[in-house]
Amino acid sequence: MKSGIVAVVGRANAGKSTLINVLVGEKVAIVSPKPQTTRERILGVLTREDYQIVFEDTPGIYKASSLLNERMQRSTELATKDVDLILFVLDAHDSLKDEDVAALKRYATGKLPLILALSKTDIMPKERIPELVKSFDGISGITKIISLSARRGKNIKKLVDELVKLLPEGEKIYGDDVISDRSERYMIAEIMREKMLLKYDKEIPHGVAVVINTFEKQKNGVYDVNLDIVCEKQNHKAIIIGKQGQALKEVSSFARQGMEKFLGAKVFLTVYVKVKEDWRNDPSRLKEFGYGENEMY
Ligand SMILES: Nc1nc2c(ncn2[C@@H]2O[C@H](COP(=O)(O)OP(=O)(O)O)[C@@H](O)[C@H]2O)c(=O)[nH]1
Ligand SMILES: [Mg+2]
Repeated sequence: MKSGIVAVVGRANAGKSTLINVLVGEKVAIVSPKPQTTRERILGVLTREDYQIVFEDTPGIYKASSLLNERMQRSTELATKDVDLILFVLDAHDSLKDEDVAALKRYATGKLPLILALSKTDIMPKERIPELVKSFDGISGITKIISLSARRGKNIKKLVDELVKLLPEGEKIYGDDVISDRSERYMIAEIMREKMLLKYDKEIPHGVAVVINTFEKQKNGVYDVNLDIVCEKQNHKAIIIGKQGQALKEVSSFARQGMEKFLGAKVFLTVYVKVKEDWRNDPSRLKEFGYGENEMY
């Protein structure tokens, strides 16, 4: 039996969460085209007869501009401690930046095996891949480079085979039926946040926390979900709600559908919008919303 922990790192928006969802075969982390979608470490577990791979999703690497961001950064750093392998995800369709190479070098120390996944190959010309691969020639700590597309499922099997090969012999860390360390309740809040990221622009979705007040399965099988969307400013609240409540109605309906798909059951969703000024820099608010110092990793 092979088993171990794989830290999935790389720049925000590289496609880390999408890749983990595809590897695990279920939605364990939300995804959006905006950076900073993932706020904390989340585990996704892939178990087969002869191996178990525990993927650690991380917020990624970028500059901190609030206390929440600082904690997200710390969460990424801590996630790479005590792991068996580093999976560095790089958006191959984007131009290669110096900071990506610098980050890659920091992880490619030779202490742990490191796989470099060149992601999103479905939206770039294939001819560019060998040239991109060549640009990593000088970095010695890279064990293997695999180009893939999570969206198209391309080279996913190849990646899993390589991971299994590199992981140590060992027993399972989690039970056979565990796919994530997060609860359904947590994922429901995350799905609300995901739809906010898709619906609203600029700072608004980054300044949102979702607080679940009620999450209950009723006798008739319908889930009763009551939640607060907490935003940072009064004018953000007005934008979130929109003219005659239209924007909030749309995002709530979109979120309800996502929750129903995730739970496989009908959802009765009630949403309130609240303002907590500058909560991203307030330690007690951060704790209240699940981003406490010891909760994110
Ligand atoms: N075309 C394409 N888009 C992808 C792929 N993987 C991720 N994306 C998109 O890239 C964006 C960022 O993905 P996400 O998984 O949230 O990135 P993360 O910040 O690294 O976790 C989302 O809009 C995804 O839909 C892929 O294989 N192909
Ligand atoms: Mg992510």
